[in-house]
Amino acid sequence: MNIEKQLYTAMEQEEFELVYQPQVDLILNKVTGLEALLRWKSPELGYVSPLKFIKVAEDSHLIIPLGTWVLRSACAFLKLLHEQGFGHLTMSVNISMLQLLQTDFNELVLHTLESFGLQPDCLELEITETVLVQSYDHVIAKLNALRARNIKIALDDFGTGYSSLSYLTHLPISTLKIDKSFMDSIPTGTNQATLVEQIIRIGKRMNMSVIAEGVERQEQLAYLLEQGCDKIQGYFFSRPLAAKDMEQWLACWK
Ligand code: G
Ligand code: G
Ligand code: NA
Repeated sequence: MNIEKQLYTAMEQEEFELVYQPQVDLILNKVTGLEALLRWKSPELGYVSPLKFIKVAEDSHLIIPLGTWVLRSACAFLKLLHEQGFGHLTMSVNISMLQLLQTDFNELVLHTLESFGLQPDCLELEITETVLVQSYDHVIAKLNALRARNIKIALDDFGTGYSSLSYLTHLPISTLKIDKSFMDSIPTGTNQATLVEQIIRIGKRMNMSVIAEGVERQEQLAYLLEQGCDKIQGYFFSRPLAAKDMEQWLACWK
């Protein structure tokens, strides 16, 4: 069976799972949100990283039903956490370009929130710049409409690839996520570290929340805090955890 067929079977057999990684506000010293990350547990292939199958899922358009499942599952877990007393938590969900290009994407998002009785501002959609390469105006209109309804938009993997600073003025971005590839340079005073400092400054000046991804060490955390970075996501606080483990982790954290 090729991987495309295997992915369809995986959907039917419910072999997909979400894991969650906390996002910590350093000033408030609180967990403010979680990012939902997709995992495929294949009986034949074992654990398969989304890096391996997202592209295939996009090419075969399986990402549409799969993305809908991700959104619903992440919202269901958020609702559960709100009911357990973690009412302040937000949920970040990765959205593929193909999902965003669906005519009914905005309705799907709003309807999903409504069906769980969740406020729009507790959902953040993570997009990458690849989203912006195609149908630029069309996509911006959609993102603006979502933002107008109070849904947050995060620009993921910022600082890599082709992301241009001018995107920031044209898009309704609420959060900038500094790519984890920058973390190796911290705090060595290299050009990469200088870029991180400037990204933080630009984000703040534009009233965005700035979050650093892939933070593993205390010294990175201290440096980011000193530079005014709001939020941290990374192994330093926790690896992505299965829902049950995340519930326990949250209960233990402060
Ligand atoms: O968690 P991990 O490092 O394995 O994720 C690898 C990549 O897969 C990340 O870049 C992440 O953005 C992407 N990814 C994870 N979950 C999803 C998802 O639900 N949908 C989409 N489109 N991408 C995801
Ligand atoms: O592209 P995106 O930012 O969505 O991907 C996040 C990915 O980074 C996930 O696959 C997650 O498992 C991984 N990740 C999260 N925290 C860390 C970390 O501290 N170090 C490293 N190397 N990877 C991390
Ligand atoms: Na992401």
